[in-house]
Amino acid sequence: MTNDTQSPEMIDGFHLVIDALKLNGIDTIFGVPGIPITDLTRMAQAEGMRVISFRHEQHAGNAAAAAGFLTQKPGIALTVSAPGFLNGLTALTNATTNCFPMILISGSSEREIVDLQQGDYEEMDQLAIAKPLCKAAFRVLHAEDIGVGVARAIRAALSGRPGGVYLDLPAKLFAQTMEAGAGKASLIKVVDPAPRQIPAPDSVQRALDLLKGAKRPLILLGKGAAYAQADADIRALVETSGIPYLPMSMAKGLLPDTHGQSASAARSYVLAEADVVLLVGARLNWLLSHGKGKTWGGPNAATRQFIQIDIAPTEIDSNVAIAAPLIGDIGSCVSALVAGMGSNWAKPPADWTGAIYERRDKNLAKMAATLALSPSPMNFHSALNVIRNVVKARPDAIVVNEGANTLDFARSIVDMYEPRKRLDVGTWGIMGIGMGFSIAAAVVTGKPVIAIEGDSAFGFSGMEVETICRYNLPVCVIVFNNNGIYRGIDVNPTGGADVAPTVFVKNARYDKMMEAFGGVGAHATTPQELQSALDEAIRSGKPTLINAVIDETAGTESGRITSLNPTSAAKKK
Ligand code: ADP
Ligand code: TZD
Ligand code: MG
Repeated sequence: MTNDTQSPEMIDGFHLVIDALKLNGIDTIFGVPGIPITDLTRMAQAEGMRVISFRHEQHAGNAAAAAGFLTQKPGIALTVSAPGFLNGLTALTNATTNCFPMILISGSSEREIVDLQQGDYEEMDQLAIAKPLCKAAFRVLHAEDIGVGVARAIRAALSGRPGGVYLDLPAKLFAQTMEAGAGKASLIKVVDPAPRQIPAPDSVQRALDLLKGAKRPLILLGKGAAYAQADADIRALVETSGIPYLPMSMAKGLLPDTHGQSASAARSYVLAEADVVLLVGARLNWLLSHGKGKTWGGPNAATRQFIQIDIAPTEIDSNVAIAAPLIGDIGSCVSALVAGMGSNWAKPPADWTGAIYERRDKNLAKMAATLALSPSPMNFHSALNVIRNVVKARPDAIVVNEGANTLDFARSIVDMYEPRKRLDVGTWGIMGIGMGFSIAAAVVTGKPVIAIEGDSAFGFSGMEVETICRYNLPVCVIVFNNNGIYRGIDVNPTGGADVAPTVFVKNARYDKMMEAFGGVGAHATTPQELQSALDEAIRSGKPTLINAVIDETAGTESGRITSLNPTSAAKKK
């Protein structure tokens, strides 16, 4: 109420930040409280936002990144200054590397003191440090600029190639006040933050001409295609063209892995043999052997041509020449291709598709035989076979996956049936995303989450099982316990008291960690025990950790990327 005798109603920086986020449809914050943002977390909760409080900022940041990938809204991570900010930075950079939209908001110390290096509490020039590590970085110094700061952060995170954005909010800002009406008027609701980008018609025609002439075409779907939420268009592209497709790890489930045109189980064959490859939201980085070399060998290596759909024009030609770049958003590009194909598009030659599907079916039969075995102790196959069947029965469950062997085997054994149900170590192959991604997936979707974790991988974020219990989330963590990194059998060559660098405490009981916080712990040494514990976890929705005992000799060094490990000719036997 305002009149001549009363001072006008005021609003402070805290509430302007909260209102700016809410105005843009952001309803969840992942963070760790402390100076100067403790009250921001309290007030956000009081204002009806969901505030998920973590034990370490890296996991809050990973949660924000996963939320961004799943929802196409930037996930928000909130941290304190210097150390909290730095703890969040790995996640921000990882999100940027993966093209996931998120905003890391960190409180910071007083500018005057920081810039004169006078030793403020948690002093650090955070903006300068964040800048080279993310897509964009902004600092807001005045309350009246909070609306602009938040709007710029949202637009930077979502537009074009999505990525991580840093927003620096100095402590002083939160207490600043302004007249409430002016404050409200200063906020910006971002209109169309990720505008459609329609591909140029001639680039569509160029791509179609190339595809039409192909004798051995292949479609490669990447996690950009999953992010784009153009699921029906992508299915139409695959099915109208009749072209075999290969999903990258997080594109699994865009079409069910059991789809008749899936070439997953004939991966090395199709990469080596394809003559025209259509990349849809997938980069030709190390995960695709940079589009060259032995993986892409075979008779067509010299003449192979690429079509690449991407929203980032500078991605084109990053590793090999791209004959037909198609720049735009995936939905627009893919639907333009489908429209151009019309109803009587000639399917690819039967000798190509036949050869692929024959190899695939042979490999699948081989795998089925391996999966049917039940060795004691369990190996990766027999344990993953249980999860494979559970996911088949619950295709809406979200799978989170990290580790080395645990990752590589799960990726090929556990079929996915729905889009955006698989979250993993992504472009960097980073360990530590497990619990943050799981928490975000549960919070954002309400669906059951199955986290398939190497015992080493789990350790990076293991303390967040308390967070899972605190919020009573439907997360079932399955630790593939093989006593170490890759394997549990290395020994110290000197015979000294220290164990080898890759091995952990033998027979550890990770399930007790979940029990410590009131969740359900289970210890599984057979597929039957694993099955009943996992079924019960899905049924009850209770936080659960299953310690799955895996043969400590079963893994290989670095899983399937042994070739990237430098070895020395001088290495002693
Ligand atoms: P993967 O690891 O699955 O192969 P990458 O992360 O390498 O996938 O590639 C994803 C690509 O998708 C990035 O180059 C990114 O620019 C692109 N991308 C992300 N979202 C969109 C979109 N909506 N439209 C077009 N391209 C997109
Ligand atoms: N640190 C970070 C942040 N990311 C990494 N990728 C690594 C270290 C190195 N690393 C891998 O690449 S996989 C892995 C590490 C430590 C763990 C593998 O052991 P695991 O899986 O127990 O998780 P398996 O099933 O035993 O192979
Ligand atoms: Mg292990």
